Amino acid sequence: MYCFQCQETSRNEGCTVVGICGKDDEVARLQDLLVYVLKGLAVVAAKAQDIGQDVQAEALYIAHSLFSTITNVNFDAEIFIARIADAQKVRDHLRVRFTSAFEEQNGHAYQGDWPDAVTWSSADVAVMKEKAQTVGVMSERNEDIRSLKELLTYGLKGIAAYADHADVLSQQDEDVFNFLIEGLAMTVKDNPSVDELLGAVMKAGETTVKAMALLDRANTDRYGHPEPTAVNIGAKNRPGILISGHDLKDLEELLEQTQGTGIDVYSHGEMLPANSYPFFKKFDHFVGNYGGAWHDQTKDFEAFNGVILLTTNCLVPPNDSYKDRLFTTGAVGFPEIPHIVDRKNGAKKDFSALIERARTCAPPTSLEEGTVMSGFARQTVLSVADKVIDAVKGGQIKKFVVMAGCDGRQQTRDYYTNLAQALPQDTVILTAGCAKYRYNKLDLGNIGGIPRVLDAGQCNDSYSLVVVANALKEAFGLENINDLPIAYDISWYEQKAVSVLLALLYLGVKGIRLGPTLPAFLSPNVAKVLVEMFGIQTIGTVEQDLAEIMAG
Ligand code: FSO
Ligand code: SF4
Repeated sequence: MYCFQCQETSRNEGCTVVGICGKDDEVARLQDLLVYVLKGLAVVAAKAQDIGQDVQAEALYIAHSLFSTITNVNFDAEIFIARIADAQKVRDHLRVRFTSAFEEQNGHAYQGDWPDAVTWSSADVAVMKEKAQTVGVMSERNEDIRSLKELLTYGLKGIAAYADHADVLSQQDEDVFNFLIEGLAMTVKDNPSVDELLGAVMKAGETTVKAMALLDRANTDRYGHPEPTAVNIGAKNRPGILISGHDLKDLEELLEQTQGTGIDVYSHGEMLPANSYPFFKKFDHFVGNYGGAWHDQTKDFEAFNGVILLTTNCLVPPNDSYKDRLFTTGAVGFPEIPHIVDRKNGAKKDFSALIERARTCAPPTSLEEGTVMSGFARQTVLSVADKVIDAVKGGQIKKFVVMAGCDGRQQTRDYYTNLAQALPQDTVILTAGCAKYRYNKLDLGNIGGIPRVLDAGQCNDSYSLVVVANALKEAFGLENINDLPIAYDISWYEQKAVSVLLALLYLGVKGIRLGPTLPAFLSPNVAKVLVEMFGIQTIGTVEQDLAEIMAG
């Protein structure tokens, strides 16, 4: 195996024996092969689009399948074997549909060559495993082309996750689907130039903005606009179900089905911001958030005592102490962990197995008491825009520091806690994603009633930060987003964060600090291009960065 798609990759080079995330060699290689077949499907889909065929179903298939290969989503080899077989069928079915329509339209058979990603085929597991050895990231020999192809692929994985979430809520965007196909097909193009790939990488940024806008619309249309909310972080005395990940539709159906059962529902990790949506506040038994960021889950899940549902990443290979209380759903999977199957024909998911199990469980052990603030998404912040602008003009707010992104295990991420504490009282932290767990429980106070940590929500709600930055730019009559008193100190972990980073670059944001390390998949030359074009830098010491942030 060779995997370097996340920030925790071994030695900041690549995982070669087993993933730091727990992914083993077999699963890593099967994921490579699935991505390879999906690339072939994208090539056929692009051709089919050229002759006017509708390939929305195939684009959605690509989105859902790519999502399963993101870090900490799915660790189940059997699922990948089944998906590889199925993806070949989807690809080959589309190829037949395309070639017959082509012949009908043109009066002769399609003569073009298909790449191996389109023609390779086998239902034999041993053959699949053999093939998987040859299609990993290292199969591209040119280091810079490999780097750009992987940067593009990881950006596409992030877009795929957001498109999949939006689709669950019945919202789709043609441009997003088109780019999933175009971008993925580009990664198997013969001899693509650096410029072509860089162009596609920028388009991935543009498409991420569209995908995040789409998901924002999907979430707010259905659940209302998040409101500032003090979210309870203490434990109650009834048995509970802890729901983690990012899927709000799963939460909706779980809350409906647990109503009146005597079971409390708590959010974990990236589900925390759900507590601030008007729709979810209607449920009295949705009682707050339990625990910290994803990497705290082994400790949190053990102490929770009740049932845990993982709707998306980040899943850590479970400990025996809570394995029999864990369920997965959606793109998530782990061997021997029961999986709640997808909705079929408009029916809801069936969470009755979780409810039955939860009834037998003890209430959660209390980890902490009090509240954390959430719900500062675009509508809330824009509703107090006048107040914010006055505070900037009056000098009460000197700087906004965007500290969005992901959290992770590494000790060096203390940097974000220390920086949050060191930032002076006239600064406001804008956050989204699980990065917030590094400082959202600190008492950093407020500026004239505006909290010093404004949490917009999940990683995809970074879109709100973009809307707020653009609104401030308008309000101050500025031409350039970089003239705002905003510094960007982003932490990253998995591939959704890669797409959010590309979105910021596409929007022209310069001088982003990215940490705790630059991605291992950036070759020295590609890193140099990003530094020259966008002034990307890695984090330094808190003292150094603080001085630069405040001086800039
Ligand atoms: Fe975090 Fe995990 Fe939301 Fe990621 S829980 S790390 S970028 O999956 O998606 O922020
Ligand atoms: Fe390693 Fe990250 Fe890949 Fe897991 S996802 S194998 S930790 S690079």
